[in-house]
Amino acid sequence: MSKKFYITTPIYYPSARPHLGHAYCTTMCDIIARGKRLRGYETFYLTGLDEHGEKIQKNAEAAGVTPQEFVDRIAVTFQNLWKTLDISNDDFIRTTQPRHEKTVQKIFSHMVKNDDVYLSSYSGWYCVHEESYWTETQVGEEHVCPECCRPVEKKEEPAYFFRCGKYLDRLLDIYNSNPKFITPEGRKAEMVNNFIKPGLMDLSVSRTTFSWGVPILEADKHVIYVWLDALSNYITGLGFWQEDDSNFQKFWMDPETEIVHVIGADITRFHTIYWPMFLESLGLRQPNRVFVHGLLMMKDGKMSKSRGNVIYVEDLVNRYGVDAVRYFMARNIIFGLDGEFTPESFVETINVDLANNFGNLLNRTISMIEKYFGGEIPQISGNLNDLDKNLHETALKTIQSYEVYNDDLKVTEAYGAVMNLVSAANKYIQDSEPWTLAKDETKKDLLASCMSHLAHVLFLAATLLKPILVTKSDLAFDQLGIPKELRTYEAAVALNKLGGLKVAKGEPLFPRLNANEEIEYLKEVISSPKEKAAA
Ligand code: ME8
Repeated sequence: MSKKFYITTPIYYPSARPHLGHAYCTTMCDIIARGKRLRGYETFYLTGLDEHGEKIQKNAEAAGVTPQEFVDRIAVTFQNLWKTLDISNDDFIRTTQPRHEKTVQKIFSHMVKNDDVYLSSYSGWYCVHEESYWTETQVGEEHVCPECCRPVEKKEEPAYFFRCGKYLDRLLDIYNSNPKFITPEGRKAEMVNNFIKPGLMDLSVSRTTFSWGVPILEADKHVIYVWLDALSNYITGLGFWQEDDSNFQKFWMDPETEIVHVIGADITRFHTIYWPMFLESLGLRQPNRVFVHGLLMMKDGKMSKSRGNVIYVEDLVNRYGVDAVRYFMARNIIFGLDGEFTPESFVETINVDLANNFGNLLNRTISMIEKYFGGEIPQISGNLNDLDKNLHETALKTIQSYEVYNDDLKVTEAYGAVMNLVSAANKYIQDSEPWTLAKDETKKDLLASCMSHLAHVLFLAATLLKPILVTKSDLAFDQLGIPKELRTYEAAVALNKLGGLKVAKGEPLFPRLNANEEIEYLKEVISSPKEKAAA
């Protein structure tokens, strides 16, 4: 039986056109999902939109359209963006879909029957933007939201509450029995110290002050609180309590399936405190991990429309191609930490890693195989010298680290290991001096071994990089003359399959950029985006 893997992004609010920050999380999950599929895991990748709530209702009113028209329009911009970035999600859940709404109503009814929720009334400081209530202490004297610093409003309304106390011990058990449940680890201490130790209050799970939400069947005028509605997407998207629940059985109920939620730090509390409790109430298993990624920042802080420092993915992809953009996200922002987009670092990454290192290795190797062997990759000969053996050893170690890092969601490190192998192969060319070996007929075997080693390392590197380089890896395979049926992980890690294949030189994979020109271009699109959104 194949190993199974389920990965999710947060479902985003379709309140405005998505920017590079939203694209970051979706792209990282895509790279992880593609990496697992490459290695033979049966994988389900879910993303989508969180379409209810007061913020959406207010934005729609301001735009003079119904909330449904409003979200329909923005949903198209998200879906187009995922196509632009070649995102391989298996489904796209929208919380206004009947499959989701009907199931969320059943979930709520179950909680009522199970005495996990009760009707009472709520008063507190409410932030419309974060869709969250805060206490007097949390909003401070300025009465601003501790998360987004916007002004909060005092509100009182009848509401259902979820009995958090009932599941608190179980939550602590989950934390203790699975040290990787919240990663990176520092995030767990934050949750315990900031929210659990001060005393966890019951969570209000319904609203009556606006209507754009899933109606509660048990009480008039109540809609389900947007977070209970939203979090449920992770199971409704798999068919939970629906007619066809085969994906739910396979990707949630099977204890062998590894389940990973990837989120930004801003929503850790909801995913690591309330979501596990909701799952306990439903009698369902827990995810294996909630992985908290960092923010993609600009030089002057968090990317935001009001600061005028937003960069849109379309402007980058149209000019540099999808692979370069995906590569920048994976390698320049350590997955799990905050990172910065600067025009300088973007251009440098493409030039140093992709053009000079990977692209150049391919170019040099194909040219030499053409020059010395009439374009045919020589068979590996038995005659290995120390340089060959070292490169082979490095390739084997790279495969090992790639698997370990990927399994531990260390995406930046996994692909760093591959780029180190590529650097080692470039150095191997310098040290082996194939141009000198070619001058001596008695060294023909060594020259053949050198070309064969380079071709195999390139095959391996292009294969391991494929989850990021969704278009260029195939171009590298084309140049190496690798037939489609051989483009598999198993063939690449075997490191001995290419003898006799015919290479064919093509265009450079990543032409070197003129740094000054491109930095100017990027500065300009940050202040005035070129690609206008459809919505
Ligand atoms: O919170 N850098 O939706 P949201 C990196 N609907 N990631 C960023 C980012 C940035 N600058 N800006 C946004 C919601 N993100 C809820 C979630 S889940 C059941 C409901 C990413 O549209 C990051 O992953 O505000 C963050 O957690 C998410 O977008 C928030 O998206």
